[in-house]
Amino acid sequence: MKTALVTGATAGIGRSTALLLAKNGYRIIIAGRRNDRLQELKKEVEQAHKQSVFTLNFDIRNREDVEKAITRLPTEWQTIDVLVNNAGLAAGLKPIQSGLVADWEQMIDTNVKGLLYISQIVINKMIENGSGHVVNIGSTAGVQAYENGNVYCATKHAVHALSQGMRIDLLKHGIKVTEIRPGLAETEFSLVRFKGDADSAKKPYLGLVPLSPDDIAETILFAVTRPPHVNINDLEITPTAQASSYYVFRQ
Ligand code: NDP
Ligand code: 8X3
Repeated sequence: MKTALVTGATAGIGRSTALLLAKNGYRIIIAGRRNDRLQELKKEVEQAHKQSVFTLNFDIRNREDVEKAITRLPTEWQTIDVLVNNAGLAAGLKPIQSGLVADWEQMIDTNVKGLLYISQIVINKMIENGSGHVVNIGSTAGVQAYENGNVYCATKHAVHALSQGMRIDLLKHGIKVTEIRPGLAETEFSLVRFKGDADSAKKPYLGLVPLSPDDIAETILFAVTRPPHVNINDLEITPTAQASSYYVFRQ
């Protein structure tokens, strides 16, 4: 039985992915800061899918905590076959000249540095085991910057570059690397970006049918269930009404 570690499993894409992987026979390790949600999800998965779940409660920006959590996993959870690097956020939507430094740091520390911290530790385990698959959640914002998106877009551009770099460096180790780049998906993403302002959070999804977190989870499941000789490198998925970061058709 394979084991998948999903970061940011307390909401949105990560939660859907954890549920779908469990439904499809994976043992799951779920990570996030909100422990109450991790415990609820653990209960839900154990009841619905009779699947083992291990919870890791840490802030991915804290390298020491990440390292402790992974290195102290019980022996039976030490072999991680799939790492879904999903934890991330946008904080604010402001022109570069008026962005808040605290927002910039939170995005860079979470989306780039946090992803690096956990990846290095888990990848070293995968190299020891001789196999593994890293799935990085990038974004359409990782190939096209948009107005006021500056630093968030920069972090997702970094995820795009890191995915390519990981793929190259891990070739000789037989470890798969996939980047999934979603467009507009309705999760808690916008509520977090607009710091709890529900009206502003609804705006990006008005007049179109956005992606659901399940749409992305299904894409992740597809990528991780390809045969050993097949690697999905880079997959962009948007609502039908969205062609790119700039072209969105709203009714
Ligand atoms: P949600 O806000 O619904 O979920 C974000 C998850 O990230 C939560 O589980 C949250 O857990 C976790 N997270 C955030 N900060 C930290 C932290 N410091 N330490 C640990 N975990 C953290 O958003 P989405 O599901 O939409 O976002 C998931 C990923 O998808 C992100 O990387 C986002 O950039 C990307 N994405 C989203 C798109 C969208 O339109 N929704 C489109 C393209 C990409 P907790 O708060 O409990 O720690
Ligand atoms: C999330 C998609 O367009 O809101 O990465 O930045 S977008």
